[in-house]
Amino acid sequence: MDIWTFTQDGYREEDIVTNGNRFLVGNGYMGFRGTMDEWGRRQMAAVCLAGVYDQNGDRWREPVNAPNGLFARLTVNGADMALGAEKPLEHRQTIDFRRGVHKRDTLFEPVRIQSERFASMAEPHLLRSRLTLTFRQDAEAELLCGIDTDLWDINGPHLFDYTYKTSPFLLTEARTGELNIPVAAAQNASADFPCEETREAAETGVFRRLRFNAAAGQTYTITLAACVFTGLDGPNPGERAQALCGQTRGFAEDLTAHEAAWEAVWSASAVELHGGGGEAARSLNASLYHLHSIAPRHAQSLSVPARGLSGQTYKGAVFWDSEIFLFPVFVHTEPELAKTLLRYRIDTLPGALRKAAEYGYRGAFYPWESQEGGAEGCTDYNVTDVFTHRPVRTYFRDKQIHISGDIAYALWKYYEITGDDSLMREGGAEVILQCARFYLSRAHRRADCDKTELLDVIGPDEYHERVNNNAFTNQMAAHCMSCAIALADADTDFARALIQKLDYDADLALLREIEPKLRPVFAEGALIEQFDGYFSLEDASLAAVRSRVLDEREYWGTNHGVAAHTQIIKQADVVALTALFPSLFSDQTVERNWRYYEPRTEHGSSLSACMYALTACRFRRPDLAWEHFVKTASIDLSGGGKHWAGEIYIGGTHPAANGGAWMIAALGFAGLSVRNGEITLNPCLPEQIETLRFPVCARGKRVTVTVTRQGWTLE
Ligand code: IFM
Repeated sequence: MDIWTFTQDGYREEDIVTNGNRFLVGNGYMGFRGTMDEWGRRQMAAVCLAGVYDQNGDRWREPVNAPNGLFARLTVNGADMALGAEKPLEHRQTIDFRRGVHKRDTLFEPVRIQSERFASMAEPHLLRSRLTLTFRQDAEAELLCGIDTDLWDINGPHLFDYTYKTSPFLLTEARTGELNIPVAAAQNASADFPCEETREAAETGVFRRLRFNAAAGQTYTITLAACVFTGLDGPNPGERAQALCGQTRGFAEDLTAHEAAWEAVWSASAVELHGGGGEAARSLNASLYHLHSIAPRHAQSLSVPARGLSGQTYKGAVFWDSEIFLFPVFVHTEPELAKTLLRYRIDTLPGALRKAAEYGYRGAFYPWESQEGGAEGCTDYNVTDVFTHRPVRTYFRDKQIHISGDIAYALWKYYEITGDDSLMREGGAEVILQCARFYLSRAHRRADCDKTELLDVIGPDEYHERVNNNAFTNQMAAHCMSCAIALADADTDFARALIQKLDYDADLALLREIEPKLRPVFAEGALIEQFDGYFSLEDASLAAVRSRVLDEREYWGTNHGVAAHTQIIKQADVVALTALFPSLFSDQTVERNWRYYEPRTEHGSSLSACMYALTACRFRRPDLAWEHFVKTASIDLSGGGKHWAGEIYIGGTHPAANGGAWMIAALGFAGLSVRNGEITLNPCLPEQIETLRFPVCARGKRVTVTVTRQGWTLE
């Protein structure tokens, strides 16, 4: 089995959406969905841009898709050779994970269309494709290729005031509706055969028409270069897009540079997994491919949306997924990327301060769904009921307060793992102090006893809203407070200056008093109650709750959801707590809680299974971890994960699960732990795995970890 490629044979209309995700190519700046060259809005073809957002009227704010400069549609003797319009004799779609190249190969009666496409890993603004047309009969052929501006949007349109130019390269320029951000796409084409070329600006874009007489048995090759810039990249994006078009080398040279850049990524991060029949290794490669295709290597301060660059799902927003599920991969393999993710939180602190103030709190309450500048993308009505078609009041925005602690947790981890305090100095310490301040102002001091509580919250399990003392949230908040105290106690120059700048002395005194009263006490071997009253809820089985579902799209949470009044949970919650704070729990406590919560977990979120796999390794049951590993790692190949929350489409790629797959392999199966640059391993290999080998970056040096059944080595 080729563990570096995934191929699908045959064409089925119902696979269009999933294949758009599965066969995506991306480079962190943009993602190009895995659609056909000739497809457009109806088939959800899209060039998804990172970090550019727009709101159309009062619809949901979401990221902006750029015009598609790789559009190419062939007609032969006047007949449209578009997949879907014309029935293919053969069709095959392939993604090469190692090289980041998408291929299609479609045989129609008169012609075979083959194409290769990549989003350059070497040049973030560049998309490339090469079309090879092999004719089976003499024919009059016409290729319409250019920049398609009839864009797929969920809550668009987002681009207005288009202007088109047809020379020297094709160019479209437009502006976003809300913030007037210019978005430009230019296209260059080169054909290896004589043809008659005309250029035209139409309502749906700017195109060139290549007409030629094709001969049976002959092959005709056209290469396209599409260059995208926006106003966020600097002034004159149109000129820059044209200039880059002018500088592009031949397709082969651009491909070589792209492949070399991917090789550099793999040398820092590839995980070799031997065993499991190849399927597991391929799934892991697919996961890491999807993760690295959207990693913001081009930026200094940017994070990753929950559905990556596969579309506008989840409003293109950044969730806790980044800190808890993506950050671990990067901090252990490419720490600069971990910094880029965390700098995004440092730079969006003003948004978190604003959100806290909006709710009447002090400090930093980070957005549940963060967009640019820390704008909260989460609405009060985040689900639409499938029965009444009415928006449902959800409380993710107001009550999922663990997000601030999750960010502080990752900042602290960065410091612990790398021993590098630069992020703390660059604003990380301020984030931690402001998050701790937020929890201080959010906490309730009991009048009847010496306890402090966090009331009316939502923990990671989103099916139970507005609960009191969610163990995960209380622990995250207390940990954040203890980090703030530790920063102050370290008495560094920057912490002293910060305490003065933030007028933080009184907060510090209060933190010292409150933190021990908020921190949950976990008795040895005890079953941890997810929140106050959880054990009194109906203890219905997952099957029983599932049998109450009337519509496969209905949402299980909120007041009337089938899970809300039962102990069935959406995703790892207590188990996530034991995974993230291993030193607080004995193996026995981890196992006891795992065995209680696992059968009660729907795994309705792609963030769930990896926490169960990690913790199963902790109590040395890799056999239990394996199933969760396979589920996590194969999610984007199998087209798994939920596609609907009520009537809202939530499909796309799953970066958190992609990161989770790495975590299971490295932190779970290999038992990797790095502290202050020092590496230790505690392997727990499932019987399916013979060898695991992967690089780790510690103190700036790359080390290769090899784990076998016989032991482990570091080179
Ligand atoms: O962050 C997650 C959340 O935990 C569950 N719903 C989906 C979000 C985005 O992945």
